Amino acid sequence: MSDRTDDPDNGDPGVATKTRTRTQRPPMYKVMLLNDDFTPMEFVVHVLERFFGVNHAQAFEIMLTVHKKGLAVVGVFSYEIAETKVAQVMDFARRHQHPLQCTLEKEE
Ligand code: TYC
Repeated sequence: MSDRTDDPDNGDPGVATKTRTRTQRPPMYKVMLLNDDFTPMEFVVHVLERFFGVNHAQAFEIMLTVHKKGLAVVGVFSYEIAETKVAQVMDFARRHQHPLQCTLEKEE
């Protein structure tokens, strides 16, 4: 009598297992603006309006948060978009000779 060694189940009723592969959501990245002592407040407000699509009042509020707390999250994006925002802000600040810093951090 065969022990059915080539049968993947080997004749053993075993336990039915099914591995559920869940599709992971792509990680999101926080884009943060950092405070410094030199970049003019109006310039930061302009950056927020221009690159983050917020209105003037919201931009002013975010700028003040950064000024008082040292940094603030200005948006959460996919990696590609976050990287682009950071590059745009850094390039714009550099072209205007302001030391404004913008960074990204993976969201947990
Ligand atoms: N601290 C700056 C000033 O007093 C203003 C400022 C705000 C700079 C936010 C950077 O991300 C920043 N002129």
